[in-house]
Amino acid sequence: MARPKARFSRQSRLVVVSNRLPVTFRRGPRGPESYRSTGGLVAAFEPTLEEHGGVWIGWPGTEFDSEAGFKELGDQYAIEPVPISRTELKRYYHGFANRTLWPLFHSLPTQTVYHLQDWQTYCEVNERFADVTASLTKRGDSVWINDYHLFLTPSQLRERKPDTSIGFFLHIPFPPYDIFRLLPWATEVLLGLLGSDLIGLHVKGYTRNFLECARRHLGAHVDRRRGIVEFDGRSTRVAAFPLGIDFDHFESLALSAPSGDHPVGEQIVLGVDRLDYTKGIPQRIHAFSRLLERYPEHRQHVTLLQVAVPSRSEVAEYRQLKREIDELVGRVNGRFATATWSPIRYLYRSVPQERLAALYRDAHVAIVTPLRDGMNLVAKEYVTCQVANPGVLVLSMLAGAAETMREAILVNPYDVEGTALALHRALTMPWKEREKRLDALRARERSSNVHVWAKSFLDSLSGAHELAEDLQVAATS
Ligand code: ADQ
Repeated sequence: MARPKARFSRQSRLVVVSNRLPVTFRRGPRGPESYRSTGGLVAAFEPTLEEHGGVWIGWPGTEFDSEAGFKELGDQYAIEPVPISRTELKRYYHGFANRTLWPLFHSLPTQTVYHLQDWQTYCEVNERFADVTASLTKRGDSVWINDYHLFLTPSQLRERKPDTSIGFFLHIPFPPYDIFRLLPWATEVLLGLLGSDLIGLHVKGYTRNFLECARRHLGAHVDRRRGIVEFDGRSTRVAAFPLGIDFDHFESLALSAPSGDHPVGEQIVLGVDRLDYTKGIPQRIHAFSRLLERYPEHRQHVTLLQVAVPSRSEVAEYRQLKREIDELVGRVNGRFATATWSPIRYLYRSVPQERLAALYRDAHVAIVTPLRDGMNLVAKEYVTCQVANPGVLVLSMLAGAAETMREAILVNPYDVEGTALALHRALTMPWKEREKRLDALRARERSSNVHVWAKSFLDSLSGAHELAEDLQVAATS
């Protein structure tokens, strides 16, 4: 008889493991100070942690090296810091995670560096995460490990706690085999991940890549239809769980946030990104410049508002990108600006969420054109905040979000001419068509929100854990 579909049990506690904790600690004038993060992951995990109890394990932020003041922070659930020294941070985080795995997994192999020492420190830090997690995990708990900083932790934890239910979610793309196999430690990464009962990726394309890598690189037995990898007597389920956002939260911010101060009649094309070379900011500026060149009717009327939040400035490639963007903005403004209009307004800073919601709401077009992106939440936040005059989303076909957000205008971000044309189409699109596309986009984001995502991952994890246990019992009996 078919077993009923497993559900995340009421008795299970949740153990969330991620590189960063949902709070950052800094040394203030009166001792350690803490700041709560408001990111997507906090919205995803907090409701479950508060309902079921549990613990969030992670690194508390660069400048904090003492444990004082941690324990009282978790109100409904505990917070457990994993200490990382300055040298380790340099090798594990800025080095292996952000200069090896990040560019390679975004299919940018020429930007990728491979250093043995970085890899060794990455292994040691992953081991520490596994130790801390094992010491806090009780029987019946579900452990949810996040992202490319912790590829080895699932199997390291499995060695310490063989019966634990372990899920892993990757927030960036999983690359095709021909890219993945460039990594000198490709085998170790696959073996690390296969310690999980369930591996979640954003979209189906990445699950196909993972299954292909497991089959070709390890020789694992792969059932593509069911998304199951069998290797070394264990089974792991691999499936797509497209991440959503906290729709109600963003919508209500957009409904209540005060208006900005744009000149009347000005059309805004909005870009919002971390300053990262995967986000395609220079290519986008070239496309905007081409728009003004080819369709001069937009001059004086359309402004590109680019908001870039500083990111990873310890890494040389990011500092170089900052200089490149500064120069490009200067060049385009120098070429097209008049006494009363500048074509590009560029803000290099983080913006509070309420202000961000107003920017999204008031923009006529959002330009979201990464060269590669796991999902991209900015595209989702934009359509959610469109509560007044319907705007148009111009979206890179190389973002995971493009797999579901089909009513956007999809572009190849490397195609400057094509992106300029798409911008022109977006700026001149009739109201009825904008409304129709936006209604469909918003309806999907409303129903596939972050809470649905978390529940569906945890329910699947229960099922995958049962399946893995059944297989092991069968193999040993
Ligand atoms: P990111 O690469 O950070 O995330 P993204 O999904 O776009 O990319 O999320 C960025 C977040 O930062 C958004 O919530 C946005 O509101 C916020 N943000 C951006 N610029 C900001 C600014 N100037 N001020 C304030 N906030 C700003 C990684 C992967 C993505 C994947 C997510 C989640 O690279 O592909 O979608 O994780 O899995």
